[in-house]
Amino acid sequence: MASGCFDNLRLSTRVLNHLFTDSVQEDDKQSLYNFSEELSTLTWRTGFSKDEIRKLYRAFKQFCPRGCATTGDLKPAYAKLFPLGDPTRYTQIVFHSFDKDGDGFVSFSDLLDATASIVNGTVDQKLSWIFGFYDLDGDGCNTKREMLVIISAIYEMVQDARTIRPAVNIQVDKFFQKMDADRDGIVTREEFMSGCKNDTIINNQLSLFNKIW
Ligand SMILES: [Ca+2]
Ligand SMILES: [Ca+2]
Repeated sequence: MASGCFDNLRLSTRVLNHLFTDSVQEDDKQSLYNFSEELSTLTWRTGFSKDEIRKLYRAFKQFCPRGCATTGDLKPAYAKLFPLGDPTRYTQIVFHSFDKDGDGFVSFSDLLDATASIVNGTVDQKLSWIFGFYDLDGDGCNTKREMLVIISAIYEMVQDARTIRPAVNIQVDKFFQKMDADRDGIVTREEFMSGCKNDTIINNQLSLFNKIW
């Protein structure tokens, strides 16, 4: 599970990558720079260059011409990556992690901030983003129930949902053995951060996310 918990993040970056790069057509001129924020502000906030932001924005507008994404927009990307499984639940979890204000829509700015945390963030920012991804109810703790939901959703993308329960339970137990330092059945942000930083495999994997293109 050391790596399993990061397969999540790798999946997310693969999908972001897919969303952003597969749909870019360089001859598309219509969607440039209709940002609500100044490009220089976005550059400062995200660490992406102006050209990178323009490229991401063009892709986003092609993918979501209305200017915001819904779960319906995200699902086809996952279905393409995982044609044999059911990506519905995982898609909802990913969407929830991007949709910070919970209104059912993800704006370009939301997606850009998430991408920036994963791609350009420090180790702490990357780990914090992953922790938030797992913390489904946003109460600052990861419970076994939350991990069950997330790991089940991952398995459902590649296997028949009826056969996955034993494997899911094993992965959840491994996660808690590794991360729940005080054995109280809850993984706090601090436990998660130090558990990940003390794991060589996880540390190596984090550096794989430094590039989106
Ligand atoms: Ca929680
Ligand atoms: Ca604990």
